[in-house]
Amino acid sequence: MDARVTEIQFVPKGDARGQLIALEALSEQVPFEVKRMYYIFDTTPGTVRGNHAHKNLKQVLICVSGACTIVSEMPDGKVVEHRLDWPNRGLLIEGLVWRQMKDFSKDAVLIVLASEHYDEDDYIRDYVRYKGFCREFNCVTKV
Ligand code: T46
Repeated sequence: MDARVTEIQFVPKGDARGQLIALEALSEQVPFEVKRMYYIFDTTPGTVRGNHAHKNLKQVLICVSGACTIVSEMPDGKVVEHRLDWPNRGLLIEGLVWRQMKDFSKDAVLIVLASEHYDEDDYIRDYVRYKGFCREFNCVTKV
């Protein structure tokens, strides 16, 4: 249940026609088998999504249009913010990270690649329970 948030720079295959980014499962950029993909769009102005952690899920987040900010709280309490504002930037989130997504631009489309099928039992949606989990399992913040 260690936790890590890693910014990933994707290398576009650009030519005179424009840019193309290809992501493959079990690669350096996506170090897991992708079992699910979902996307968030048409977000209500000012909304804050997330406010939960996952017990086992690994995810790569990419804002393929517009921009949004991902706020990650690590088990040691450290908080890091990443502004995803270009399709060649991704964020790999692993382990017990309490996350929020906020400051969505009107045109934001946030795509998420996930390592597991949807499972509500994998969510920790209560912050006090999250802190308890971090203590109980002695979670380590990896850098
Ligand atoms: C995460 C952040 C980045 C499903 O039925 N299947 C799915 O695969 C997902 C992701 C959600 N849902 C349902 C569950 C809720 O009834 O869609 C509804 C909205 O989900 P939620 O409130 O969890 O959405 P966010 O934006 O707060 O969080 C989502 C992911 O759920 C979460 O895993 O890490 O995006």
